[in-house]
Amino acid sequence: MKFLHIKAQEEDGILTITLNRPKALNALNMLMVNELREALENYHRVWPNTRAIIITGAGDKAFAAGADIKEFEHLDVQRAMELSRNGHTLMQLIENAHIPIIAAVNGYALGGGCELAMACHFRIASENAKFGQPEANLGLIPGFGGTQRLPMLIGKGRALELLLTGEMISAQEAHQMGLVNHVTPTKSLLPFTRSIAKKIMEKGPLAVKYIIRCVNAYYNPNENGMELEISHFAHLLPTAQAREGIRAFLEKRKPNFHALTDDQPTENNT
Ligand code: DAK
Repeated sequence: MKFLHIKAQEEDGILTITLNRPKALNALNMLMVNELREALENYHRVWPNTRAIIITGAGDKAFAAGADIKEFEHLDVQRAMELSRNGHTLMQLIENAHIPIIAAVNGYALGGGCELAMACHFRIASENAKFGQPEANLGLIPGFGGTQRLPMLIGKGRALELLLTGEMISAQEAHQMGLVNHVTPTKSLLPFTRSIAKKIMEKGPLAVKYIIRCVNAYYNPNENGMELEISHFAHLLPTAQAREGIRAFLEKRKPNFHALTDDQPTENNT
């Protein structure tokens, strides 16, 4: 698969997707959003060994400094709506992925860049990372889900302050607010993020998929997360993966889930 504005490379089951416009601080233009969608819609076919994905930015300055402001100038309502919907589709694809998608934030994560990081299952930041939703500085509001995911992650008051002032916060402040899980020295960012991905990859793949789904359901007013958990728990229990995990515990050995990834619970809602 050939891309112009992203790079994608799979190694040891981890697909690293790099936003690759460092001269423009990896600003998310329409092509980049489309390429990200293409990669995420097809990763299981193109890189079939993938069991975790890391999204990061090229260079040492930015994860992504926002949506590409240069593309905004001449958009009419119709095109702006398309742009926003396309971005939302990408973010939902990330949020609802069956495998973990982790943002490794290595510099500015502003506007659409912060929104992309927030759609990932969690975020690790390097010490030089900076986060913010500066859209109001431009007379705009976020268009890729920022008004919804930011309060979900850090609470309404803090989110409103960031959104309304447009101010940036440091990696440490983002950590204190719960926007990022860990802050690492810049050099350690990718190795540390990979080490977390590897821990998750050792778990039962169906368990990983259903944990993500149940946690997402909590934030979806149209779903009953408690009921979903009851159902997923019950349907997982008789699967070969769960049987293997339980047997391995009783036999005091490590489980081997990998030969069992085709095992699906027999329910409609998979
Ligand atoms: N878009 C396009 N180019 C950008 C960019 C961006 N967001 N951010 C930086 N660049 C480009 C700069 O123009 C510059 O390009 P050249 O002039 O060299 O050609 C290059 O990257 C380097 O940037 P600077 O020279 O400015 O670098 P500095 O270190 O001095 O400053 C900075 C770094 C991050 C503080 C600064 O670049 C900056 O303030 N950037 C803009 C940050 C920003 O406002 N981001 C939010 C963008 S708005 C919607 C959909 C989506 C959204 C909203 C609505 N709908 C469809 C409704 C989302 C909106 C946003 O994300």
